[in-house]
Formats: sequence, structure tokens, C-alpha cells
Amino acid sequence: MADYFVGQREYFPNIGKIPYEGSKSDNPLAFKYYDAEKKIGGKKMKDHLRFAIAYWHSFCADGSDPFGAPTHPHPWIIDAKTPMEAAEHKLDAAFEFFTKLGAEYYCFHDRDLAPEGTSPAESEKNLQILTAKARERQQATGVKLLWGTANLFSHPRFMNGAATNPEFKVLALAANQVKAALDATIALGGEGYTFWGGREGYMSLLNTDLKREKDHLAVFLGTARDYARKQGFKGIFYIEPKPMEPTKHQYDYDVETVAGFLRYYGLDKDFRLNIEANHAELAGHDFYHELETAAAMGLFGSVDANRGEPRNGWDTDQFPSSYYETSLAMYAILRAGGFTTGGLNFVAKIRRNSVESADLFEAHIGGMDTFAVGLEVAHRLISGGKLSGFIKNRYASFDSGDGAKFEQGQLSLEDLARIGSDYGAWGITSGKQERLENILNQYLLEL
Ligand code: XUL
Repeated sequence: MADYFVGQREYFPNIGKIPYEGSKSDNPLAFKYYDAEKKIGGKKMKDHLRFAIAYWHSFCADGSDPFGAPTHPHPWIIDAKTPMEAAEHKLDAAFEFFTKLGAEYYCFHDRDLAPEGTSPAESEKNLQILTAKARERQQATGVKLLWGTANLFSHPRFMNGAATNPEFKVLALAANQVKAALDATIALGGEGYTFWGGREGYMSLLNTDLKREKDHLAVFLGTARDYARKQGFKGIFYIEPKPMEPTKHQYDYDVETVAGFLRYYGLDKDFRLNIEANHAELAGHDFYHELETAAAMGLFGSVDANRGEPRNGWDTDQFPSSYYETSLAMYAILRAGGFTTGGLNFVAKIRRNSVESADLFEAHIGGMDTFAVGLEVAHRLISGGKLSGFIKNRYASFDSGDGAKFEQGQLSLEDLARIGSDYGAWGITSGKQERLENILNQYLLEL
């Protein structure tokens, strides 16, 4: 990957290319476990993990929260004369960051890349101009677009939703934005396109026609898919589940809900799931559960890598730091076949009081190291075969005889009742949960 800062203004002047120095290093600006070129099971770490940087959290978020003013005065915005100039400076800062960190992918919303104009046509023009500039920088560095998306939740026009808005004109404005965002994604060779339905839900059922809104959402997604395919887009569409926030209830509640929705409306051929750790937690699940559920239905796609604060109950979008969680996540991901078009996108923001420019690097370094450890542990868990061997044995009674016939749908309820008509031999076998948890801990410590 070529560096980007050479020959233009450097936004992170005291920080060079982040090296891999190994677990004994004291250098906060070095990887301890993420060694991009190291092969795990015949594949490089970087190709397993496919790290992406979320443009919005890293280059747009300014540290403000509902209680306080910005704390991150971005240098790329301060000295710009127009919003378009600021957007180009931000692009330079972003590509400098991607290349110094060694992240090969990024993700954006339309409004992260280019400012909204005074009309839909001007907004689209702004996006086209910045898309061309992003393309030049992608070509110069080799950085790629993991997925693009449209911000259909920030502007007041979307306060009642976008595709599920009760006013058709707002839905059409959302479609106008999605069309332009799809064009930008395609022009940049994006490998996917994500729909996170931030306001596609309700605040009160007393004013909501739930069935009609879900029908509209499905039609909207289908038309977006058809348009993109017509333009030659071969990538995957992702739905990103989240149960609530900013709405009281979001229609894309969790993996199981989205899977049911996609299948009910016949969208499951083109759409997969983009699963976020913090959203899983808000839905009352753990990350591992959501990944495993998507994989079981053949709908696993991509990941928004972050973590929540379990006792908070809102979307804190913190950088991942738990080896336990990333080991289980990578275990599910590897067993699902790994990433194809998807990757690990850091939907995480540095804290409001993380005010040094090095903090953005240290946050990503920690997140990448945490997933690298998870990858190592997961790979060893799989090659050790102890967990999968246990599970295989646990279901062995379905591998042959009547159990296998049952799985193939060859037994009626009468047949089953006949087989179950005496209290004879049946196994009281231990689930061995504690032993399996101990094995997992052994693998975690062996790194
Ligand atoms: C919001 C969220 C978004 C999506 C993209 O909770 O995660 O950043 O990932 O719109």
C-alpha cells in the first residue's frame, strides 16, 4: 500500500507508518499482535480480517454529545474556506490515516464524503466531485471501499423515517439520495452497500401503520437493488440490524427479525447481514449469538466492529478490547467461511476526552490487535477440533438410523410416537459447558 501524505500537507505529522513490533513492545504506536502478512491457516491476517475505517466516526465525529460542545477540532476543517474544501482536506487526512495505519478498506455515508447542497441536484454534484477525488486517492494508495451507504437519518426531513416515512415525498427524497450514493459506491468499486435503518421504525404505534411501513421498506430496498444491478453492481447489499435508538423500535431489530423480513419479502438472494457488536448487545444478545444465527441461515455478510458498555444500554460505539469476545466472534466468522465481500469495519469512536491525534491511531491499533488475537485463538480452536468434535458427538444420534430418517423428513408423527413409546434407553448426557469454557480459556492463554 502506497503512503499518501508525501507531497501534500501532513495531518498526523508526528506519526509514521504503524509497525508490527510484537507483544513485548512498549510502543503505543505499534501493533502487538496484528502482523498483516503473517499467515494463519494459509491466509494472511490482513486477508482474514479485512479491516475498514468508518469515515463518519473517525473523520466527522467531533466529540460533541447531547450535553456538550465539540472537543475534537479537526485540523482539516479549521482552515478550509468552504465546506467543499473542508471535505477535500478531510479526504486527504483520511487517506493519510488509512495508509499510515495499514487499513486496506474504508466505509462512508454520502454526507460524510460530501456536504449536503441547497438542492438534491447540488448534493449529488457535491458527491460526484468528492467521489472523483476519492477515486484518485484510492488509485494512488490501493485503499479500497468496503461499502458505501446513504445517511437517511440526520436531516430533519427524516424525523419520521426515510423508506418508512408516512409522506411519499420524503420517501422519494430518500430514493434520490440512495441512487446517488449507489452511483458513488459503484464508481469507487465498493464491494458492498449497506442499509442501516436508523429511523425506519416508530416512536409510537398510536400514529403508525406498521404493516404499511414494512411493506414500503421492502419495496424501497427492492427498487434500490434493481437499480444497482442495472448499473452493473455485483456486490452484496447489507442490512444492519439494530433494535432501537434513535427510534423506540427499529424494524431491523436483530438478525432473526431481519432474516424473517428478507425471506418474507423475497430479498434474501441479494441481501446479507452487517452485524454490529454493540447493536447485538442492545437487542439483548451477544455478538457471538448474532454471528452464529446469521451464519446458520446463510446470511452472514460483514461486521461493524466495536463494543458497548454492558451496563449503559445505549450505543456507545467503543473500540473492541475484549479478547474473549473477539475470539468467539472470529470463531463464528471462520466457521461461516470467513469474509468474502465483507470485512471488519470499525464503527467505533474515540471518547470525548481522547483529544490527542495519536488517540485515533491508538484506538484502531488496539481494535486491530484485539481482532488479531481473536483470529489466532479461533483458528487454533478450530484446528484443535475439541469444540466441534464435542458438538458433532452430541448430535450423533441423528447421523444414522431413525435419527437420520427424521432429519430427512421420512418419519411421520405416528412413526416418532412408536419409537418413543417406551421409557427404555435414552441418554442423560452432560452438556459439559464448564469443561468447554475451560478449554476456551486454555486456548486464550496459550497465545
Ligand atoms: C448506527 C450505526 C451506523 C451504521 C451506518 O448505530 O451503526 O453507523 O453502521 O449507517
